[in-house]
Amino acid sequence: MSRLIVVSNRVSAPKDPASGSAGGLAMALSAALRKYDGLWFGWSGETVEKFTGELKIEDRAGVTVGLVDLEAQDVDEYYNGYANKTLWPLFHHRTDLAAYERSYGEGYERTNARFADVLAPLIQPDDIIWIHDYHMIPMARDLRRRGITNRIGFFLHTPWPARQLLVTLPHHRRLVESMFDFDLIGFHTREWMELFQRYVEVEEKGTVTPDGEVRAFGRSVQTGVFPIGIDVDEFLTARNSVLGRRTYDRMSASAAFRSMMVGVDRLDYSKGLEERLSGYEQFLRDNPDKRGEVFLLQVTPISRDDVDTYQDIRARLDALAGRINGEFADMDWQPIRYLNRTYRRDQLAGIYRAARVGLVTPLRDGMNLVAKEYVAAQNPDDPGVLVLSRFAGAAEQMTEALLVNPFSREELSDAIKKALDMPLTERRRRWEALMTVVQDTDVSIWRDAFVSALQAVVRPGNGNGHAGDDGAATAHAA
Ligand code: ADQ
Repeated sequence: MSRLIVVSNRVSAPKDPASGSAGGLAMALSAALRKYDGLWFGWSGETVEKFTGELKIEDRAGVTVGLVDLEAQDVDEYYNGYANKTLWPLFHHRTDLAAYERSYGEGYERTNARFADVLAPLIQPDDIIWIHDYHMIPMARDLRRRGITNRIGFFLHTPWPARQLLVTLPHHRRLVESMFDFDLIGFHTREWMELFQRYVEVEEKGTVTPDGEVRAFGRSVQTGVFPIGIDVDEFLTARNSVLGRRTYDRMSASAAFRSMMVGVDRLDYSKGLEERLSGYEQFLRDNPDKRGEVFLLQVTPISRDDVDTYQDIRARLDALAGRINGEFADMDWQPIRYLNRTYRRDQLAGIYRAARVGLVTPLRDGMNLVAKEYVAAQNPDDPGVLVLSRFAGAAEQMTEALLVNPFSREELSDAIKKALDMPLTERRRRWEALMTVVQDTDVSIWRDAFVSALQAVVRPGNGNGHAGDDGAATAHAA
């Protein structure tokens, strides 16, 4: 059996899987790496004065990881710069926040090439390589330049942007062309995949076959839809654990017969946090009788605090939560409990289960796993209601949630009211349909579908050494 090499900016294989902090993705990829005897390669998170390319190999609970340190300038231009100040906002349709600095693009190319320099000598002829996310889009091209002919797949965890916005990126053509060195490109949803295909058709006069093979630049690449999910068994175990149950009891006692709504999101402008708080404020205005009967627990760990935009949104959210609490709170009731901290997964499961409503209202999101975690944590006999943004990738599958437009505070206010008033029979019916989706998109299904599709791709004539392989290109649901 061939080895699997996973490549991502940060390597999240847990040192101690029992610590309860690793997410489903980290666990699922770790399990695959154990099975395929593979390697997880990426940045160590450390900086050094001068890049040496020295590889640190570690064993993390049976998973071999390969880590490389970067120079401060790389971190600044590649990670904080091009990845998080250029591509992230652009892919989330925030061209107003996207910085188009030439040095960022150069740093991105340089750092990807450095990663390729270190990784290429480790690759053996039968290995298959799976590269993750927008930090590493040119990696296949850089590996091909170093003579690597193995199968290389790419999965994008974010949305793909509309063509009209992507063309605001200087050198967008170069970026897209580099993607034709992959054998397979996976997206969470049909919508993101079709936006990619549309760019190629319109900008490059390329073609797309019915099974998702995209041809342009004199080459071709297979595209497919692979909706990510959570590790359902792991999450149910966390929910039923001692700490999971204790957290549920603690939250229920602290709610003191009030209906709790929960939001759990990294502090990021794509998550629609300000819009959510404004929608909740509207709800409190529209429904004075509900004041004192409901509260919102918003759990929001700080992220990317080195980037100015993130410091700005943090300050705005602090102010907004403070203002709403100041205006509406009573001596024994506060409408928003706003926490900037992380919780263990068993604690999160207990928190979700205690919440009558899950508010997942990003303005744009590749998938959104919180929506699936919230559903998995519910009590089947008395489940809560998921309010989900129609702009989350998850909305393509979770159609029995209350789908909302998060840009409209009135619509959010109405959805909150509807969720709180929903009768038990309807809650049960919707939850059962949603839980089926969560189970059908378990993270292990996602992982295995991607790896099988990558193994099956045939790219005759691309000079990648696959000509003559048998088996059709069978990207899942392309
Ligand atoms: P994210 O943008 O990070 O991921 P999401 O899918 O919601 O978004 O995953 C967040 C994860 O972090 C969840 O597992 C959640 O439980 C956890 N988390 C959030 N707040 C937490 C807290 N306070 N304490 C503990 N854990 C917390 C990117 C894309 C998404 C895509 C995923 C996976 O932006 O669209 O779904 O990758 O592909």
